[in-house]
Amino acid sequence: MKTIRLILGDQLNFGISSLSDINPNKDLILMAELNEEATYVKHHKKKIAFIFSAMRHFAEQCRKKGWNVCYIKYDSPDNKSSFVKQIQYAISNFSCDKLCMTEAGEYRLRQEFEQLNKKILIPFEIRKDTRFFATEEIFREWANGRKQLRMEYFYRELRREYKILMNEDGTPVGGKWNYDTENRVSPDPTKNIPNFTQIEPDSVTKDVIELVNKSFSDHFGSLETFHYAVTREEALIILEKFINERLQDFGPFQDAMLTDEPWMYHSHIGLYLNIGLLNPKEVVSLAEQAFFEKNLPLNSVEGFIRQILGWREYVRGLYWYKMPEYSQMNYLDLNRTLPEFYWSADTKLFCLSQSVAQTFEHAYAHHIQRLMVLGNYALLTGVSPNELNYWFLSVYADAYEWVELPNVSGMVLFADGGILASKPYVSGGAYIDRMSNYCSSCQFNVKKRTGEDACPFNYLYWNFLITHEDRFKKNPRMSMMYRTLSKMTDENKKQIKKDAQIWLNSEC
Ligand code: FAD
Ligand code: DLZ
Repeated sequence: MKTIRLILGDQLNFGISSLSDINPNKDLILMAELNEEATYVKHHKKKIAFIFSAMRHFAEQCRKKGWNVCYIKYDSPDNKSSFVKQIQYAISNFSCDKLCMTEAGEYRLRQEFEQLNKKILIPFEIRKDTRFFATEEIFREWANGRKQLRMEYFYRELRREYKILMNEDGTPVGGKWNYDTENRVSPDPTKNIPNFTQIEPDSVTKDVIELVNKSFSDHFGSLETFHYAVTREEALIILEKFINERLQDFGPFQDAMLTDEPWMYHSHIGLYLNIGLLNPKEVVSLAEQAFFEKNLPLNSVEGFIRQILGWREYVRGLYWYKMPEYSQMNYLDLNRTLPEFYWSADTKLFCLSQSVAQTFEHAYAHHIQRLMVLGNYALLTGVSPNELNYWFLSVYADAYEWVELPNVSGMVLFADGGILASKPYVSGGAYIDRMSNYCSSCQFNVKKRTGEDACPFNYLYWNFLITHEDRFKKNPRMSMMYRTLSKMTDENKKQIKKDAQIWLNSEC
């Protein structure tokens, strides 16, 4: 039997289930650079270049193994633009008896492949994606019947099951499950941040950059520099350097932001994990090993492992548990359009212009920039879930709907009404000031609550609490905020609402 094995651009791993029983003499690997995938949202140029180059390198590695590969480049006359058409073309041009793939990571594509399965005349086997710690079924079993679906408890289950940072007696190493209280240290501008690990583009990547600049010139983002890994070997170098140089400081400075320092002590591996160049299990295992063998601080190692074993697994489980309804949720009825400066970085707010400019340059911003700067501002100004999801899905090199949507709709916009988060992640300027040095370069005064020169995050924050008082006043985690609000005079509140309205009318 000759089988076509379809490999998607985020399945670049030899352990992928669709390749487990490949017959090198007969089977054909099918990969294609597709317009539909590059434009279903208009992805950042760097993201497209990253994926196309990684796909070309993976195809070459398959060929080196002696496997038959049909690789359709973007400008090939055989390119049919979408998966469905490309598969139909392959079936009619290469005599084959079966189609096999690993399930797609996004709902939209799973639907398309299921529809196709009903139409095509050869057997079509869609296999489970085994690259995660938890299957979708495990999440469903854990979630069913629970009143609350908090990440922390799912994470603890996985820690127990996989015996990660656990003592023999079933207690967590160090005695606590979570060391977050130690992980909110303000940035230290005098401390040396290790250099970002740059991989020089080879001729394959250079060709792709030229192609992307030509074919996707109207997409957001810069391709003037390109230093991402595009093979597993290169991604492993980045991972190793993170473990050796940055992991020790990951915990305390996890939330910290500094002007012109996009990389801080983060790992920059999300994009590799999400396309299969790195495997989450190996990453967690190496981090745990570094704790035991190199004596790295537990708050840093646990904090890092929690991002991958906890958040990453949890959001994927939640996505498949709640789709397709999750993408339609809008608990706070937010309906404003996204401000233009999310595309241009042209804003007087320094924290936002820094975060957008870095996103434009690198297709990267770290978690707190995404959550507490870009996300927080969008929530405080009432940007609709559809608008914000489009932006986050298109601008980051690591963005796929299964991980982007729960973060944006759940964590940032509280659009799911509190399934993911127990309260909205909102803050005024004081939080950004504490965790960054941005405010000292900003024209607004972060210490002022109202007035023309007051930091807009301040009056927008209080305005948010006033606007949604009925919804959140009784939330125990917000009682302190509402106690402070209740001490304000009517005059103060009137001024807050007025300043917020002026800002929303003029700047949003
Ligand atoms: P590090 O900070 O070094 O963390 C290590 C790894 O942990 C990441 O690579 C990632 O795999 C995982 N991780 C950390 N936080 C999360 C999280 N909240 N959800 C899932 N995984 C997490 N992550 C994506 O992979 N794709 C996205 O499209 C995406 N969109 C986001 C949108 C918003 C609004 C927010 C607040 C977060 C989003 N995240 C997303 C999560 C997180 O911001 C990124 O994973 C992280 O910034 C990637 O950089 P890093 O590799 O340096 O991560
Ligand atoms: C993101 C992406 C892009 C930009 N281009 C391609 C492509 O040309 N060919 C391909 O096979 N995959 C691509 N991808 C990744 C897919 O969009 C991804 O497989 C789905 O979003 C499912 O997660």
